[in-house]
Amino acid sequence: MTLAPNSPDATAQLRFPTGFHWGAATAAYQIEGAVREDGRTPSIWDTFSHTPGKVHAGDTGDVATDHYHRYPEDIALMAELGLTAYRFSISWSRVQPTGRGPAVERGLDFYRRLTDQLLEAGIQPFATLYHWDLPQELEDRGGWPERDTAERFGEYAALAAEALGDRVAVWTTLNEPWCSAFLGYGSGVHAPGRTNPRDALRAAHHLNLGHGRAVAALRAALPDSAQLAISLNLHQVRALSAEPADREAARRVDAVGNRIFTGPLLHGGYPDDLRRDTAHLVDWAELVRPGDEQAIGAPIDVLGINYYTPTLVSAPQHEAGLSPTEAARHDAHGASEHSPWPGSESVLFHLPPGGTTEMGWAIDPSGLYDLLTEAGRANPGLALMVTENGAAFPDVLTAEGAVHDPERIAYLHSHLAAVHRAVADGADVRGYFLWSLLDNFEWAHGYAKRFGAVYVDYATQRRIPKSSAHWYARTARHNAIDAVHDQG
Ligand code: IFM
Repeated sequence: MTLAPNSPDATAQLRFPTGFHWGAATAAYQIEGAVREDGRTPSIWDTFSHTPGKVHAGDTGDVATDHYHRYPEDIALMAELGLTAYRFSISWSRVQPTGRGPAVERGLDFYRRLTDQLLEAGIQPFATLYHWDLPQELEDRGGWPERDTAERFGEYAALAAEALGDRVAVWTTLNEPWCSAFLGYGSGVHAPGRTNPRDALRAAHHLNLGHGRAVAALRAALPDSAQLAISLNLHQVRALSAEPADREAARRVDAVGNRIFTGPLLHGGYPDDLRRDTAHLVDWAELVRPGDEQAIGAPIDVLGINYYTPTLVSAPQHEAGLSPTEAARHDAHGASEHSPWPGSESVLFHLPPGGTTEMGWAIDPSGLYDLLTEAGRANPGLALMVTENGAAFPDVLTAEGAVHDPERIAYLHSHLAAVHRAVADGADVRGYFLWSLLDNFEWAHGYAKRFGAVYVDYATQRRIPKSSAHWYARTARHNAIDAVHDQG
């Protein structure tokens, strides 16, 4: 490759701050399998995936990547990759099968063994309490639209903290509550598959409240040591033009996509414009009780940001866009006749220009730079981490038993360069977690989409590090990437 004049030196390195966490992330239902072992009961994802027509090819997480049994091998892989941190989630229904009452020790023992072995391998355990797998029994009692679920979540957080508090470096309460609320109860493409905008908004509030209850429980159990976080899939919302109507569309999507969480979590309460946009759907005065916003706003230590692609929107008059239900129909999360954007039903969604991943998501690292620098400016003093970033591509296992994935390496390189630029411009980013360690159960897509740095041959459960895994291992070891990515 020839360097243009003034372009960065091909041999130069972009170095990350000392102590930067190089991690990979996974989630319990996507990798563990062993769904009926050691007292675990069904979660909403067991029910949903076993419902005909909900998941591609009828795939389920029954076996997944069998991580429940193969975790020692997976930790050895993490060590080979030079990871300094591993972000996993705890299955609520393994720990507290009915969503209430005492913990099941056999369920907790799995996470004790996992975290002990991670620590022995020099890898810091980052535990997420909720990555979408609500115990089915709690859904049967009303699920996240019911306030009691938030109280139950606080109780579960206390049990987890008591059992694992001496081993976990950072606790994340919720992963991507937007997906839980709006894909789970709005468009219905995720479990539990309900399609009611009022339920979706109520779920969002009770997820926020559950976070607040969990923060209180973790601080009470671990007063001196708890490092607490939440991971949000913040939408980098962009208006198609600077026209006021397009900017108004972006404001609406930003309100129900981002500020419905960041408002009460970080800025004192729900924004007035969100309440106005959705007043016809939910009674906010009845939903949000005195003291709720204070509980949700209890200080945290880290804001986790999950980023894949920006969100480009316009007012309805643009012909080329897709309405929220059309967008949902085309959305890579799965097909639905129902909008996951309450209060923004008239907004049109557009595919941003440029290449896409196999999910149909536009590749645009500037969205990550913008999110990190904006989050840094809006929340001075709060550490940031990229708790998920990565891409699905159609990987092929060659006859020689290798997987070459140059597109994934290019994706990771460009997004890490964006993180580096954000750090240079003042964002306090402390770590990066690749999504995902392993190919796994990609929700409504089943096993059809592969996000892993490590390929999984599902027939044999053999793990094969892709070329991106080797590239990421070098990156983690050097704490740096090349300034220029040589695609060759
Ligand atoms: O696989 C998911 C993960 O569970 C949550 N964030 C997005 C990933 C890719 O879709």
